[in-house]
Amino acid sequence: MKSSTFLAPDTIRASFSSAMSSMYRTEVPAYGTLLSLVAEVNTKTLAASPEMAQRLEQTDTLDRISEERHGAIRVGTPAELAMLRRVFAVMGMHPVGYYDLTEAGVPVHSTAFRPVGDAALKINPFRVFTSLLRLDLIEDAILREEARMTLNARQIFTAKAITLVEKAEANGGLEAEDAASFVEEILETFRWHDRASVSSHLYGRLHDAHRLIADVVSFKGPHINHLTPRTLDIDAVQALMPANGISPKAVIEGPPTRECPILLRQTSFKALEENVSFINAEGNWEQGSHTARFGEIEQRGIALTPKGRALYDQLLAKSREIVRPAADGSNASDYIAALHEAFKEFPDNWDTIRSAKLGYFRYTPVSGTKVRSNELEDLIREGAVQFDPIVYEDFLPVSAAGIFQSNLGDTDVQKFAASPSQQEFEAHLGVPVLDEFEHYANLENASIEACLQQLRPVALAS
Ligand code: OOG
Ligand code: NI
Repeated sequence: MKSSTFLAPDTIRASFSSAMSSMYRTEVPAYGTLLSLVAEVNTKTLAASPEMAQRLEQTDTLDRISEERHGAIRVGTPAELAMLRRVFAVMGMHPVGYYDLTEAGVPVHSTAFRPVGDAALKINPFRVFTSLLRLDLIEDAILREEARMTLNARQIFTAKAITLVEKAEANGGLEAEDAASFVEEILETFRWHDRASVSSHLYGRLHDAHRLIADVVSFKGPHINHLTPRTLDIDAVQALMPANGISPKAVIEGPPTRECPILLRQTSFKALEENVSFINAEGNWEQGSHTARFGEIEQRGIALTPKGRALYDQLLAKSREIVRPAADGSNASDYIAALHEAFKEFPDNWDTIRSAKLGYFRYTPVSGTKVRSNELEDLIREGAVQFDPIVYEDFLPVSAAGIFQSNLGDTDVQKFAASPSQQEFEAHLGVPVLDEFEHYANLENASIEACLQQLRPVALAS
């Protein structure tokens, strides 16, 4: 049968992820340094903690750790977003969650394209945080129109990429050869362009409206602006960065260091100022610069329930009320202390996190134990069922905003009218986004069901 020769979307995603990583390593060498540091620290962390290694092995995530990363891009028009949705679908990546960045003074809204479901995540968890520029938030009507026209005149996908997406959709997949050229063609969309498609004058005006607007509008395509490997010890990597010639942000974003990691913690190096050229009135190229690309690392923890997330939000807000982290890092240690203090209210052992229903867990039967009940809590008490935290695979609105801000300079905090635009975003996208809480709850429930199914006959027989 023909369909059996199609490459699995997971396989195409894995090769795309690896192609993106090599391209970015070449484009931004500091990212390569970051990758080696992360690999070194992950190896050490696993060697020092056989228990962690064993749990990761058991939950089948050990192999993926060093392969794991996310990236971020920003597009300019609904049509670009809609096409990206189709591109990512070929690689088994679907929009999860809605992030309204206007709340943080950044004129975009976003989703994360990522694999959904355990099997796909295990093969390759590559995700791409994808933002759509809110042109409607440019106040100056003339500038808004110029931006719109500039964006409408560009085509961010190669003709071959579009043909291959259509082919994949029509046939239900891509064969190996097509899949390989698909990856190559899609890579073109995310490549860096050092020649702007606007004059330096227009660039300046866009930049004055918001530097992110300039970043999205001024170039031929939505260059990948960072890639982020996953580390098992973010504090260790952060500490090693300066000695390796990378200067990290002063504080790690997100929750403080804890025994039981929650959601995610991220840190990055500042975006690089890079040479680009602009075409001037005489039609000649003139030198200028643009700041957009950086490198980031993250440590992932447990996915929180709405209750856990509310507590997280509350405690983060509380620590920021005590000390607002200054962008120059001058009050970093005060902020870290305030964060620790505030988060004392968040339980820091898995049993309590579970019984307080703050996080999602995956339940698995323990083979060889005698089973006397078919109630989950009894089974756990008897040692017949064990539980592991479900890893948070998404992003944080506040964290995302922090990353945007910290990499774009300190002067940029602006107010944009926040409006609930999820429906509009989904209309542009062409599909609704998946609700991440619902998704984690389903994973947890499915694991409970599977345990009970598997243990029930034993319970009855004994
Ligand atoms: C995306 C920022 C979001 C993260 O890790 O929170 C993000 C961007 O700067 O375009 O990647
Ligand atoms: Ni990121």
